[in-house]
Amino acid sequence: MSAILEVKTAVEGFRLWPGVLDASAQADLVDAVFTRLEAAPLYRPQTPGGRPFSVRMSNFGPLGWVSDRGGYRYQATHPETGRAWPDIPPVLLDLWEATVGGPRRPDACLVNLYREGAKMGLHQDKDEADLGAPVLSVSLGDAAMFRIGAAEGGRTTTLRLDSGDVCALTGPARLARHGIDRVLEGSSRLIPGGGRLNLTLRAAGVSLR
Ligand code: MD3
Ligand code: FE
Repeated sequence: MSAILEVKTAVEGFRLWPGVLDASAQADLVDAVFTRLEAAPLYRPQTPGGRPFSVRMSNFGPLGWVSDRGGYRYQATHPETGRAWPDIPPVLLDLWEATVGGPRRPDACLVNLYREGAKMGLHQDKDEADLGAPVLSVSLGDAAMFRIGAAEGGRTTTLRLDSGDVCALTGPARLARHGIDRVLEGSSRLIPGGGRLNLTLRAAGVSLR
């Protein structure tokens, strides 16, 4: 891992560390992710309204975020295999300590895979028990145009997230509206089969360390 270089952005509480993971750290992390995806295959969730997501998902850790006709929630098992989610890659827990740290430890890592025009509409993340705990996001593979704006609405800011970038959502940014407008397909060769992987670490449940 290279030295951590933080860049403040216009959104209060949104912290970005561009290029924190070097090429070899990115490749190692992709290996760790794909190994775990053999036990917890990517699947395409449905919205509570019954529309399929364009993004494919899985999770690591004690809890995983799922969506289906029953709504959005965190649960301990994969919705298709019924098995517990694999463990969170230890390097991600180290990254959490080195960036956001604090009293909470992440107990959920959502895996998003963007291929073939997949995107994610503007939304807020509020299914976690403690909305004061930060979220940490790691981008791998193809670059993406990320959009973020205040919780209350109003104007949004677009920025590019590249492979190896890490961002944290803390304080007022924790409830920010955000989404992925588009992925710059073919901008990276990191991911087997192509595309963009995003890993988000969250403190989803109620346990303190
Ligand atoms: C701002 N993921 O998984 S990462 C998500 O690239 C999600 O897959 C996007 O939005 C992705 O919920 C964006 C950056 C990110 C992640 C979590 C946030 C931004 C956030 C939580 C609160 C506010
Ligand atoms: Fe989100």
